[in-house]
Amino acid sequence: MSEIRSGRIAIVGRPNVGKSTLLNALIGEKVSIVSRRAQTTRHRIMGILTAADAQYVFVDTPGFQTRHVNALNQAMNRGVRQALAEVDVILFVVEACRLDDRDRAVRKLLPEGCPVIIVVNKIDQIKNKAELLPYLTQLAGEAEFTAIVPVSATRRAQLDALLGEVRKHLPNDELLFAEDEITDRSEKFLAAEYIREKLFRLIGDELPYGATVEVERFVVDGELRRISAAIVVDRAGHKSIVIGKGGEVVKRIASEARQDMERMFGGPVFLEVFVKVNSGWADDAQLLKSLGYE
Ligand SMILES: Nc1nc2c(ncn2[C@@H]2O[C@H](COP(=O)(O)OP(=O)(O)OP(=O)(O)O)[C@@H](O)[C@H]2O)c(=O)[nH]1
Ligand SMILES: [Mg+2]
Repeated sequence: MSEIRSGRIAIVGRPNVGKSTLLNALIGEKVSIVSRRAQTTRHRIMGILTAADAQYVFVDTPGFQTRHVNALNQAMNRGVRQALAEVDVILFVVEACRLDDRDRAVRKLLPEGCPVIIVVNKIDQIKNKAELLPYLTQLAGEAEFTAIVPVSATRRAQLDALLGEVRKHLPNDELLFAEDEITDRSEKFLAAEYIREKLFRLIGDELPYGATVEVERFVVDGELRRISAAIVVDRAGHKSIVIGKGGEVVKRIASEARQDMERMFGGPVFLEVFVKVNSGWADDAQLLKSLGYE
């Protein structure tokens, strides 16, 4: 067996390029939520993969925001910058055959002296593979990079090649975390995130700015976890969308989120979900802090 190596790896990029999908595919568990909507990830989330010869400590980050400025977005961007300052390797994720000013804004954040691997994700969407070559050449011309690795996170294609490239740059020779640890986040945090994922997936298009989730009660009762959570929306009109006719939308959110929780926590979950209105939460620095945004 070759010697063990370990290190921290940031996953950064503009919104919606597939950073969280990539993290989950690498780890093999849902530690970070995924949706079609940009701005799904709001916190830094660690996902740990311990293989025979390496321990990879990945840090998923929110998509870097260049458009709207509010307290939430500023907190998210701070999270990206902090992650970049604390890691040994950077995965700069872009979408195959697309490169715009939002990608370039991320590139400008990359610190000097830290290896940067460009991950070209979603290659499954490129029908004509010949298009990929000029794109890779264009990327290589944009800046100095350690390596460029095309992958498909959803098809789990080329992930071993990516891990092999990352391993070369891991600096430590001992484990940073216990072998069975997969994330730094609590079950309570994951519970809130799974609910938010279903909300984004089921009605993300109808909630213009978004919504957040607060777990109000998390009790472990033998094998059973009893969880009560509130979905917090900005406006009364959004509350009725989340509830749906006869409560069908919120019921579906709760039922799908519960299934994710049971899979992740390895036991039964009793879940209650409420909806409440708290206008302006995304602009309220104090409230953001109480909801866990740094
Ligand atoms: N076709 C295809 N779609 C992908 C791939 N990876 C991710 N996606 C899709 O891209 C969308 C965004 O994925 P996320 O993982 O949430 O993207 P993200 O970069 O974490 O987004 P933010 O957290 O909002 O910045 C989802 O609909 C994914 O299913 C891929 O390899 N191929
Ligand atoms: Mg994400």
